[in-house]
Amino acid sequence: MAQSLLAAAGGLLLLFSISSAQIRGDNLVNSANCNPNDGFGKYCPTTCGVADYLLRYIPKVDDDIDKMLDELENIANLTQGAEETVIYMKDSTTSAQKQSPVDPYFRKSTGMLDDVLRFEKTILTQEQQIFELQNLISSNERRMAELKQLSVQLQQRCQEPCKDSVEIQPITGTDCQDVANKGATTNGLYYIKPAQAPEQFLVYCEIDNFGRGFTVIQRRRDGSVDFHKDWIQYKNGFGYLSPDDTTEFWLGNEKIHLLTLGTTIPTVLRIELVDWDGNKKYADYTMFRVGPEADNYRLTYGYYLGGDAGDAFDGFDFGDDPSDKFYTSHNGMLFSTFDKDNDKYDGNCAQQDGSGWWMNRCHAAHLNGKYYPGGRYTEKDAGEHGFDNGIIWVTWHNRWYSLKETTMKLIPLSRLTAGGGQQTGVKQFGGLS
Ligand SMILES: [Ca+2]
Repeated sequence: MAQSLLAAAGGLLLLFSISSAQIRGDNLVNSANCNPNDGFGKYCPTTCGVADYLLRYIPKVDDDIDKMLDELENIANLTQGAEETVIYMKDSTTSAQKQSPVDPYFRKSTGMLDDVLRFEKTILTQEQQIFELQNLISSNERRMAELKQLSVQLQQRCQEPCKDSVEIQPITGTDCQDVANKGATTNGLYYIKPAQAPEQFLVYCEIDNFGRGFTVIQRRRDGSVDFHKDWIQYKNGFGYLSPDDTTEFWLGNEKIHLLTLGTTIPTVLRIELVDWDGNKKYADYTMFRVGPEADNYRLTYGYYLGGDAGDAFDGFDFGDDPSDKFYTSHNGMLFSTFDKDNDKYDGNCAQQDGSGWWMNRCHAAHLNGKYYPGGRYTEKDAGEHGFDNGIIWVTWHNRWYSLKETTMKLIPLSRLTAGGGQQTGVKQFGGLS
């Protein structure tokens, strides 16, 4: 039907073309001026051309019109049929609605409709589930991509040779002098194992140009480490060792004991101090020893070897009482912490002064004291007890002046004078002997 309709449309177009030509042409009556060569389509159509065309094509046009009429009749018939069908369908629906639900076809169609609705519902639910699953897959894919990236980064890092963030020197020995004797020339962290030590431990070694190796046992620099610690912490050590000597620490009473135990060559304790004006002073004590824990890490030394900081370990006469010097000397004192009072005082020196130290009653030297930026402090600054609890070396600065930096380090006596550097000399014989 579509093809015949197109054909009919083509015929109509043809008719319109002709009618259009007619309007534009001259008077049809004036046919005498016809030029037989004045063909339609070649020039703008003249009356003659149109007449000629009509004469020539009328039979064909007639034929086309007949065909179109046939087509129109056909279409009209079809429309009629369609209308009838629509009416029939409407009637059927109405009658079906009117019919009782018992009608088997109605029931069947209703059942089918229900099924269709149910299926639709199921499809919608499943679509929702599919949508959710797709979201889950996308998020999982994203996470997998992230993990892949992470794994690539880790692989790259793993391809690089592992390096400890802290550089530890390879040479080992019984102490830092032994390490230096074996060729170590740089300051830094070394593992050492004194003769009696059950296992090696890490220390900071200060090795100078003369091949002297100092084993550092205490360092104060900036107050970054709190020295108010208990017995166990002082026993094991605390703070931080650093390869560039920038951190504060207490090496530990047990290690200090092992470093000074049973050596045939006397060990020198060198104390180096810096005040808040940048002045540096030192004090040396030879035959320095720290006893075992059973003896509460007792401090002993043979004598004050020298130094420009003075002999604060020997006690100090503060002018309060004639017994001041006696009760503030340190040689032979036991180590005390706030939780282990081994001092010569009715109260608890370590608790009052917030430190661990070889307390007497209480001290003239106090290098594990509280850190006071700027140095000068008062009874009020000292807190509830109000005692002198700063970093004190009273033969240099008075007890209300807290030092800026301290170092306590060990070296065999035989090596102390091996090079230049600070002058040492026996200025005073003191102590227990
Ligand atoms: Ca006491």
